[in-house]
Amino acid sequence: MIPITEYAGRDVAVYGLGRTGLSAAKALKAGGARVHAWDDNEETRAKAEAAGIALSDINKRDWQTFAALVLSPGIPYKFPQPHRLVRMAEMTGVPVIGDMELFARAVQALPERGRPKVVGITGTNGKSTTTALTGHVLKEAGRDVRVGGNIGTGVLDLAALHSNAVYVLEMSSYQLDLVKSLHCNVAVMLNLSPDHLERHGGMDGYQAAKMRIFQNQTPHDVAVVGFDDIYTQSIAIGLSASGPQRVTQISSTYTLGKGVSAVEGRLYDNLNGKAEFIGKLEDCPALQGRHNFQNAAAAYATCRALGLDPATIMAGLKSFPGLAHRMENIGDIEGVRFVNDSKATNAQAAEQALRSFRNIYWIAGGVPKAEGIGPLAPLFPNITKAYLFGQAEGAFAATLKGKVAVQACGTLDRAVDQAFRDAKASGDASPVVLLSPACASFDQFKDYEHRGEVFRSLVRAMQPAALKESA
Ligand code: UMA
Repeated sequence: MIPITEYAGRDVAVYGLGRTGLSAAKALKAGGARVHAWDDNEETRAKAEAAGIALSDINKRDWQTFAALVLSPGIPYKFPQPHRLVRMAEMTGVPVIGDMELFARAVQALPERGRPKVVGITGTNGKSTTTALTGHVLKEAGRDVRVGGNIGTGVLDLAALHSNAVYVLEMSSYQLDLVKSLHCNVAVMLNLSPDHLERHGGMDGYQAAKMRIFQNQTPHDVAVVGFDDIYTQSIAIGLSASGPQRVTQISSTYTLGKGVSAVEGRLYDNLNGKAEFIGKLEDCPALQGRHNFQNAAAAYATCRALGLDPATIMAGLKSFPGLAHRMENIGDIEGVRFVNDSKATNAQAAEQALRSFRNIYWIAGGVPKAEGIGPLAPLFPNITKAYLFGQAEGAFAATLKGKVAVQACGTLDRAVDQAFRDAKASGDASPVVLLSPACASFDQFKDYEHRGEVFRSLVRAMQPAALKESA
């Protein structure tokens, strides 16, 4: 845990007691603050109490006494409208911050030479893989590395600050919206496309939140920026023209005159304007597909910025085991393969899995994103049948009408059951039951991880004796 001493002896409200709130409450308490912790969910409150956090109904407190409100990222900050308690904080002049801000301030409070290195990783897609991959490469190289943030472990739950440590942190737009003091020694922006627009009041707000990853960088720092979409291209050019930091461009589409390229999986280091071939990503089993080439290029550029040599990085890329919920091979039952891609919360993320297989029995649905699944139309021929569930059922069925056979299933368990029956009976060569929802999970699940875990359990419970689990 990283104790937060900034608020010692003062009252701090912590709202939301999921992973973020719970770790923030513990860290603040350990640092001597008087914590007023609250969650609207009774079960979550009970868990927090069991974890030693005293509850205090902040709806009924005098807000003038609070030095800060620590808000969980899932609670609306500005859009669609500020949560009632955010408005209350603003009316009483109480600063609203998140756990990343508490972390950033704790780092800044250390003398400069005692500070750990901070790597922030964001983007619309691929940030969890890149975070895990970067952490893996650094660990294999013998570095003291701590991996957390949006990837699952609240940043304040990570091991205490140490000058030799490297914190590799996945940062969502929700988390970045709540930081001011963040200073990343290496800040990575992989790619950008419209996502979470309702939470940021549109694309400009979403991009502005993401751009906070670069704030406070200095000429000693590095920005690693994708060059594969129009949004990040203009960010890369803008930062190169007027940002204080050094900019490393990365691409899986273009061979760059300067930067790191991984076109068709051939990794080139051209950081100094002299291209050096590093290796073939086809030798890295968990890094297949163009999206993973981008992730690998970003991890490579980040690790180079932290002083690792090319051969050490390539060895780490090769031994990366991959990420749960991201094209995760669960196993086979009677020749039907099951793949868990629950992390695909939008069409662009789902595209990668739909491109990778044929004879797909596609399970999709949840809370749809603004773009729906229209952009996936070129990949519909890979889908034998779609099994829809959740709020997106009607809209997705309308898009697929006349192109792909559809079954409305309502819930994930019915979808899995039906998809398996059909795939088994199909006689197709290597049929794949693929959960790649192209939706947020919040209508039926706590988050995408919960959705993926339920899918995994459903598959494992179906015919346990017949399941050949993937190594
Ligand atoms: N709550 C209230 N009142 C409300 C709304 C919510 O009390 O009006 C409470 C809920 O009962 C719940 C808590 O607030 O107990 C929810 O907190 P949260 O949604 O912020 O979830 P955490 O458990 O703190 O997890 C968060 C991230 N979740 C979100 O951003 C939605 C996790 O990312 C992250 O791993 C974790 O912090 C640690 O940093 C998940 C995610 O889905 C994986 N992220 C989104 C994404 O990747 O697309 C952004």
